[in-house]
Amino acid sequence: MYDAKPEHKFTFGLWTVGHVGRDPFGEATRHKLTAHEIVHMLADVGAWGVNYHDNDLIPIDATQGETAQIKRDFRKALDDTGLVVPMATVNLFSDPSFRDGAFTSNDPKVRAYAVQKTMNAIDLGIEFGATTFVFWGGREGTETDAGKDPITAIKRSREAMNYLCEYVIDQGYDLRFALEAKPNEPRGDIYNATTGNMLAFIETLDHSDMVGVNPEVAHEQMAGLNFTHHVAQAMEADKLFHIDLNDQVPGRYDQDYRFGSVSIKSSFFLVKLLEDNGYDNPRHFDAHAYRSSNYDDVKAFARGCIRNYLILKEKAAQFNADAEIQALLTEIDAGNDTMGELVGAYSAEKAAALRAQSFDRAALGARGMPYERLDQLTIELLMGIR
Ligand code: GCO
Ligand code: MN
Ligand code: MN
Repeated sequence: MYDAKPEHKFTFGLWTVGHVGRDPFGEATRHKLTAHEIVHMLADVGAWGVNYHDNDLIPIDATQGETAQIKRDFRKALDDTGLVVPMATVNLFSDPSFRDGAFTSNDPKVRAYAVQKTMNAIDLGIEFGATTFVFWGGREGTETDAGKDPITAIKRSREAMNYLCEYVIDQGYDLRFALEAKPNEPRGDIYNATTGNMLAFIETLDHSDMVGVNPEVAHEQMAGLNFTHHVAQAMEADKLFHIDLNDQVPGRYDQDYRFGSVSIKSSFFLVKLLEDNGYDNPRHFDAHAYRSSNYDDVKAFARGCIRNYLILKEKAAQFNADAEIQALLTEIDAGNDTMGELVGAYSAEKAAALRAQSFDRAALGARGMPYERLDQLTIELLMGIR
């Protein structure tokens, strides 16, 4: 029960189960695993794939010889386990050169270096089979708006994305970009703070067709927003290329908790949205275990992410098959297709007919809406008594 299958496309980043527990107040609590060890751990817990930042795999200062050896080891681990690499990304946030951003830095040399580093990271992703490349602009922001112009920042971001799209096309790579929004942390404020901002930004790009989003649960929840609504907007626009699953108490620091471990109800609606609408891109867990965990517990964390997703998927199927719940939904939806002659696609005739229509406001205001009953049934289903 609740075992991962390849069709679930569960993935983890090297940086997730490989997280050593370092935080702003304390040093590492776990030793660093090699990429080879992480791949084997992920295979043990049933993951389908593994993702990486360029420098998770190859340290930023690795020699050519070291790089070649790391790639050989990594390739062997993939071959031995059958894990795939569906997504790769670039670290444009750790090195001090990026302390004021990468594509939006005020320093033109930093901007150029960021584009160069990304081209190399794209090549490294392609080498292991990635078909999605994620951009998370963690340092693309400010602590004070006195020093950076936010309009210039948008233009610089666009210029970089257009350049990199052209690079991918020029190389003939089969690769799509997925942009990941976050409101703050590590910067005081990060540009394009929500998935909605990203969706609007994408439409202004030269090759918007090859660019979508990679929303993350924690990033919308940190800001107190409804993540499921943001994901729905991306899905409706055919832009949900990838998703970062984890959990988060609203209003806190970036907690990256095990998926489904905090917000059971909203995680349920998220999984239901994805499953009901045939989401078929990777289900990536961008989370890490508690700092107190040892590596046995890290494995328990990874298994927990997968199990919680699959349990919620089962609950979504149960919701869809529950006669009482479905009867309430039918009642709520009743009459939904009866106004087509007045509204829907506009025509002058419809507008005239609509103007002539009279509405019984009292009846509209009095119609039953059994949302309390429906929600209680949902809660009881989630609490396991239905
Ligand atoms: C974070 C982000 C990152 C990105 C990763 C992929 O809050 O640190 O979620 O984990 O997802 O850099 O680009
Ligand atoms: Mn995050
Ligand atoms: Mn993320």
